[in-house]
Amino acid sequence: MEIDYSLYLVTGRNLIPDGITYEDSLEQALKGGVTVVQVREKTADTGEFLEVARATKKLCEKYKVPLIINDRIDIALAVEADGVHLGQTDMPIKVARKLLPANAIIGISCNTGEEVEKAVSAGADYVGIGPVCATSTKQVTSPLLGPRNLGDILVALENTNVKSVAIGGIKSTNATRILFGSIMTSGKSLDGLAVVSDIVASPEPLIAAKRLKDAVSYFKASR
Ligand code: 3NM
Repeated sequence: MEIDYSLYLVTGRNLIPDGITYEDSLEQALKGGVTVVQVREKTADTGEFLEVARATKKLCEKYKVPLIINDRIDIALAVEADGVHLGQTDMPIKVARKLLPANAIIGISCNTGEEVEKAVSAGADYVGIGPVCATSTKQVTSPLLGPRNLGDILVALENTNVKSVAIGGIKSTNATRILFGSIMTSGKSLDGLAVVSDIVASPEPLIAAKRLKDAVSYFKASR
């Protein structure tokens, strides 16, 4: 499956403003142009995670957008998701590949060029590189990269088919700087931006998603 990584939404149910349901928030984001959805649930129990994953799958099918599950291969299999997103300390990619259907998408979070090189040799389909900017959505201990270091890391993807999204503190106000800034140092471009709070915490997720999508589309059109 050829995936458009332009605007990769990572869910964050705890950040949704009062009065907006999870489904509403997600549907607005999809209408605004989100191209991939990752369900990320760090505190939910298995039953709740499964419920959220099922609800997400319904909307992803409606908008023909791939569904990725964070970390939990069992949940990805149960809801027939398109793939999983792994952290550096989760199940190794090669093991996940054996457990999942042959065409499953596997992505992994990376913070350094070495981690990206390892992900490439382990057979990742995409890497999420971050944190690019400061974020309060996730407790991150790795150094903030900024566009310049991000660009240096992207060099590890040259001559590969592995796709990339940047993550961490990405907003419509800094999206253009991150997209164009990273290409300056490496000549290799990002395939998209991964975002939680700028979309999910917005009272108007459709508009928030559209602003980000427009930034990525402008970047891709001008390359
Ligand atoms: N992963 P926001 S940063 C889920 O650096 C996640 O790997 C990160 O949230 C990484 O868009 C992050 O609200 C949180 O800053 C991103």
